[in-house]
Amino acid sequence: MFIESFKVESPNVKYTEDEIHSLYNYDTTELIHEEKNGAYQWVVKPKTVKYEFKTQTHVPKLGVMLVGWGGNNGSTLTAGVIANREGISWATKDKVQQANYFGSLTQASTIRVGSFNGEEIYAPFKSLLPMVNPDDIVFGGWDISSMNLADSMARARVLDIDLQKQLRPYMESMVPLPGIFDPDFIAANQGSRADNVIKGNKNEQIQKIIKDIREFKEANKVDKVVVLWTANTERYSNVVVGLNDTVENLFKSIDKNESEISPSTLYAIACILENVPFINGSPQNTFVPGVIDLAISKNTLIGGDDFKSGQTKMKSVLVDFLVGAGIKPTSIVSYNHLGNNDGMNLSAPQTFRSKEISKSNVVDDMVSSNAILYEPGEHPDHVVVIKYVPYVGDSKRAMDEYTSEIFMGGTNTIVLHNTCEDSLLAAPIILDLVLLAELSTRIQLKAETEGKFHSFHPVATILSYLTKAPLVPPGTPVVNALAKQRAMLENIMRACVGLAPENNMILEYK
Ligand code: NAI
Ligand code: DG6
Repeated sequence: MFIESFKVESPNVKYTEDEIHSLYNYDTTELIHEEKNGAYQWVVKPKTVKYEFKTQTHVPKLGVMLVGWGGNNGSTLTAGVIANREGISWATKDKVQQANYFGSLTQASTIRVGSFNGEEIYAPFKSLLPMVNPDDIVFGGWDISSMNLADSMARARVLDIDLQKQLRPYMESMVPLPGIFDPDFIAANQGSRADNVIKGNKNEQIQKIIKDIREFKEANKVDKVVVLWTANTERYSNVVVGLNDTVENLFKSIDKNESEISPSTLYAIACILENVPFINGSPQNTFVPGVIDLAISKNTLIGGDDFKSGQTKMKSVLVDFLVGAGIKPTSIVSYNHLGNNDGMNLSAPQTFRSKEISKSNVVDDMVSSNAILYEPGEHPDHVVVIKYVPYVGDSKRAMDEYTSEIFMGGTNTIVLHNTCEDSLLAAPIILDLVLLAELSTRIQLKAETEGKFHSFHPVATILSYLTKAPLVPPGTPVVNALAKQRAMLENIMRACVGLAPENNMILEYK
């Protein structure tokens, strides 16, 4: 059964005019490695820590500024939100299609609330906490191509033509602001697009981005802005002591106009200085150590890296299932070909390398979780291939072969073939990223041992479900398994309204 909304009634939860306050018992486990009579043993102690959560309930008017606004993802997302807002429907060869938010965790998935008369009750994921309605988002952003969003949508060749015709009047007047362009960081084949670039040195470029954010905020009367990079994949920047390893060195390098400071890093710095959340949807190492330290010192949310849309999402489900079932994946081979501008940019070895890294590290936590299957340091062979095939456009083909060792030396091979418009997978993920980033800036928490409330760590692990290579605070574990990532997000949101984590025990019926 489905319910639209609910209110929690509990002595541990208080709804005031402008916040939800919850007292929460966090049940966890402490491990101790201790010596007893000359031998070491592990002792495991269940432990409960009392937490308090405060969530501001006033939902702001949100502005979202996309870097790479005129790209396939940027134009598809903008078009999709307008279509939903305006209630647009269009004729396809099969039926009359209504706009929807399918593929968005926040807008189109549900959570289990409990049981009622022997039936499971589900509610929208977004009903857990007050969130921005995507229809109300004001979009803006930058692109090194000056094309307006209606023409960008046509260039992307993603949406049905009848829908494009209806959207054109809304999108013609949307023109991206000039972007920071450095041909050294993206493929040479992107040069012909770059007719809309910010002039000046790196300091001036940062200042221009700050000015753009302020003017956008003022012109659109939005309360908050979130910036998200959905521009071309850049090559990795070199991380060098003295160049970008600390905040001080980073700013010195910018003063010297050092060529190794990438455009994405400059946008990130501008946002952090403005206390505007910045999310990286591409694989490159925008967040060099100096940027992470800057975000921590300014307490500005940063999140990334690289949207987890299709092939990798499947991988972080399938390998988790295999390893969790005691089956040993020994070889994972992932091919994909696509024909959009992203594919063209990734045809250069340096930008491909960034993608190869983020696509390759996604099974590490699952492999290292099972020392019955894997020797220390052992890892499945894992190969990632991407080819540019213009004819298929945005309709990416992904082919995967998983080979595993099973019972008594047997071999099991699973082959997947996935065909999908890449941008239709990415757009709802972008939406979730900005909505959840905004929400997480309204949550404060405090453990019983802490004197005062604080926000989440500025490196936003809460967004991990949506990214291939989750950025985590230095020294903390990376979780790639999709089910764990979803559970983490859902259970934290449940804690904010005093609900127990979803443990799937259903003891009521045992
Ligand atoms: P796209 O190539 O269509 O769009 C990128 C846009 O960024 C272009 O319009 C380009 O002119 C602009 N651009 C490049 N450098 C810029 C800069 N420095 N400042 C401002 N604008 C700049 O690519 P698409 O398909 O929209 O993908 C965007 C990014 O998202 C790519 O890096 C891709 O790898 C990443 N991504 C996409 C996924 C998907 O499923 N579509 C999934 C995971 C990541
Ligand atoms: C080719 O791999 C293009 C890429 O931008 C991917 O489409 C994108 O990273 C999505 O990757 P995945 O593995 O989540 O489908």
